[in-house]
Amino acid sequence: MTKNNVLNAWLEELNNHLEPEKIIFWTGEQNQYDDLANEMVQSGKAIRLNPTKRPRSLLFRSDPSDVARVEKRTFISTSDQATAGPTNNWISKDELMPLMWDLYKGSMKGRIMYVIPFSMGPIGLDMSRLGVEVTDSPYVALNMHIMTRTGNKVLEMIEKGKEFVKCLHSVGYPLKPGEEDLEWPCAPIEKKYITQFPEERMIWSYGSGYGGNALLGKKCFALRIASAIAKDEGWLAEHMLILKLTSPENKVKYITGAFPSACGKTNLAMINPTLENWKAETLGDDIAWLKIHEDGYMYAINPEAGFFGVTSGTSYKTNPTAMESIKSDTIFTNVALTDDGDVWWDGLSEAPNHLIDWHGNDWYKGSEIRPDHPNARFTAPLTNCPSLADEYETPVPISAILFGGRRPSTIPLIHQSYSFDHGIFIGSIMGSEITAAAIDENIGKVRRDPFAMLPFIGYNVSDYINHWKEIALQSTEDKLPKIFFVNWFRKDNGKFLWPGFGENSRVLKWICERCDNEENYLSTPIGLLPDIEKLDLKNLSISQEYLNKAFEVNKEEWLEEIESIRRYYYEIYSDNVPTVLKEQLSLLIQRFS
Ligand code: GTP
Ligand code: SPV
Ligand code: MN
Repeated sequence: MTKNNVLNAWLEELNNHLEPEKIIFWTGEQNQYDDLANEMVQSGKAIRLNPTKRPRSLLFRSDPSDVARVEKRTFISTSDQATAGPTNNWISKDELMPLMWDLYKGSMKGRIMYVIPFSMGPIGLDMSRLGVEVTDSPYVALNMHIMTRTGNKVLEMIEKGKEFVKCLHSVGYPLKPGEEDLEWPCAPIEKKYITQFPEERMIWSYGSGYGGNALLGKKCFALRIASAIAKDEGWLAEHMLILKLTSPENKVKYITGAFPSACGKTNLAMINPTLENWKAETLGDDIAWLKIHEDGYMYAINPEAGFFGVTSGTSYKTNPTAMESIKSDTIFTNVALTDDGDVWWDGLSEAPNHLIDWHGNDWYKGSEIRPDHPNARFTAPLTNCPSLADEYETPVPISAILFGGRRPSTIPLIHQSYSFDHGIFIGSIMGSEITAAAIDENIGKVRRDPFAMLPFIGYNVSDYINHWKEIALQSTEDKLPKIFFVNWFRKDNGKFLWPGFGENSRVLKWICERCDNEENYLSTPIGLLPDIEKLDLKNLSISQEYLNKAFEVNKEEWLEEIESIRRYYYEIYSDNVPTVLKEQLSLLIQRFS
């Protein structure tokens, strides 16, 4: 066993209770990955893609019931419900721990228990944190190998006494002797539990093998548990991309952006600027850990080592950098398979005549059903990314924070907050509008997703807002990042007003100028907007009408928005709206009157 007694005792307990057939330690060596990948292919659980088209890459197809995070089955479990707050599913840990422990009884029968020591953040960095994921899913082991820094080096640090987060995962499908395994074993929905125990700094996940439910370093640790740790220690764990921008004059700016799931983080993190001589480089596409250093500036690291990105809509036209990043050494989940052993998804290119869909069935062009799942994903190492910044393993000082969501109306393409506090307000009201695309009586209403963290705050949302305020008090306005609200998704008659993607560089340029305090803005009641005259729109084909609509601040719409915010605040906070939000809302109302 290992030289850490806490780890040994835990593994022994798990071995006795979960009853795996054997235990394998993840060493982090490439040949261990390659051997396991081969085993998966031989046992029919994965498909090896055509090596001339997509070297060293695999396709997995999940069970149709196990295709995304399940927020209904995700819990923050503590002794007191108040610590979880109004936005989290809560079950008392006195109730949930024994219940889940019963589920785990014998749950790894007939399976291998992988023990995966991992580091969130570069190994040895001050800001990094360690974990050990114990899992019976080889798919999880392969993905964790890409998404985190794994293996012996981390184990050595744990053996020297460094703290680690205990992460337990089982697909919840034990095998009887001689029983043949399923292609994607998992448990039915009502038996799935994705549970964070922030007081114990511990994660127990049962019944799902997919993404954020199962790769426990990601949402469970790097957001839910880390946000709880960060609150105690005075830093932030956020659902943010990290991007480096270099201007033609060689001025460098680092920015982060928080957008809800499937709202454009990976795309912005890999942006190909259409503006001449602007350079964009990638540091992270999903999670950032932020901390104010002694110099008063806020620094960020990406705790992850890979991309777990949405395939849908990804193409050489929309995101060539992502396409280059997934050329080899990539795991695909729930995409379609082409006749020549490559992958296909909606938005990649014109559909071929024949495919094998994500259920493993024949699919012919013209079919009504989609051959790929809308949440199909790629898993690729950061180091595959041609735009990866050299300094991706060191903390970088952040000049700007962007908040955004899908808002077909009301919110202009870009505006800047009047202050950091006003920025906290903007973070608190962000969200996406429920559109006619879904049958929902709430059409037109906004689903608020504060800081894009609604499913990921590991504690009470009021305390989270107050924590942002406390972070602000660690520094001064001149050194804190400037805060912006972007909306690439404003529409007119169902059509996007703004072309988005690489053209977003025009907005980024304005943001950089604002960080240097250039006088290129107009003051409005909601914040600072670009002076359209001074925006760089060279070679952009957009009508004046669309442009005006993209930037419009419509008083009627905003008065409705204010009412909606008020109702939302009351729903969430009742009579205890955090002071900073109360103040900022009344300032907004004043500016409109
Ligand atoms: P998660 O990985 O789920 O957290 O998602 P994400 O925030 O990284 O979103 P991603 O970049 O994968 O984009 C999701 C969808 O938004 C894709 O279908 C993109 O094509 C689309 N999208 C991204 N950027 C833009 C944009 O600037 N304009 C428009 N219209 N669509 C965009
Ligand atoms: C998200 O949903 O925000 C993701 C995918 O990044 S998952 O890792 O499954 O949470
Ligand atoms: Mn995400």
